[in-house]
Amino acid sequence: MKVGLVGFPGSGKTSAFFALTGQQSTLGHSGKGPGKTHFAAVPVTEPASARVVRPRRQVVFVDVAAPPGVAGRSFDAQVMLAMREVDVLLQVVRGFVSSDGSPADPVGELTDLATELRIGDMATIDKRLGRLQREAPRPDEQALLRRLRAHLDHGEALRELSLESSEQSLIASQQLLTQKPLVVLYNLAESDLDAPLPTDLQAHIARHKLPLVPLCSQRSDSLSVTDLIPLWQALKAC
Ligand SMILES: Nc1nc2c(ncn2[C@@H]2O[C@H](COP(=O)(O)OP(=O)(O)OP(=O)(O)O)[C@@H](O)[C@H]2O)c(=O)[nH]1
Ligand SMILES: [Mg+2]
Repeated sequence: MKVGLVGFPGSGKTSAFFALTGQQSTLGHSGKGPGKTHFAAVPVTEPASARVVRPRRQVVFVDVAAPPGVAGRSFDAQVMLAMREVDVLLQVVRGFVSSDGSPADPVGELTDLATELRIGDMATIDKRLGRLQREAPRPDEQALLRRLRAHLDHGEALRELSLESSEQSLIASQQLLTQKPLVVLYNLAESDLDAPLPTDLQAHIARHKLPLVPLCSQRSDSLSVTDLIPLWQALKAC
């Protein structure tokens, strides 16, 4: 199972990658990167994953770097491609005040990433529909793609639709982003770990049925096996 740590600049993806894998990822821009987006994969072999996560499925975390020099919330083609290649999106959401004093905006980050993923899927579907129309019409696939497109137009993620397995296989090769399971890693300051979730965040995750795991990826001691159980459980359900 390949799990992509995705999110906006400064949300703590690389810190989470380090906390979860024990390996330092030097990739990503963070103002000092090589000016390109990258991702790195590390297998997790510790006993916690072996016990709780599905047997025989190795978990690989990928630090999907934010685009260089982009302070805002949009992704370049390379990041979109990296996200397509993972099985599960683990969105790291900043729950702490950033070093420049920006307050946390977890619902804003979740909404903006969802929009980016939807726009990406719309482009993928439009491209595929254009190709089918020009080259080799396949009525079943075209009808399904139009249905999915309408769903995206209504602001919904495709994971919220239940599709027949025959429909799943028609579109499997498209690697649609909003179809991928999404788990929220709510990255908090150590002192806030036991605080209740903000009410707007609670409402958002309930409405979109998103699993949320609070975690402090930058802490004085390393994460213990117990700290990680909620994350393994969320991933196991994907
Ligand atoms: N207080 C607090 N700060 C954190 C936490 N996690 C990360 N940070 C800080 O937030 C900043 C950004 O963290 P990174 O892990 O580099 O964030 P990123 O998402 O990888 O950023 P980009 O690669 O630039 O997109 C760094 O200065 C970290 O020290 C946390 O759990 N609590
Ligand atoms: Mg990073």
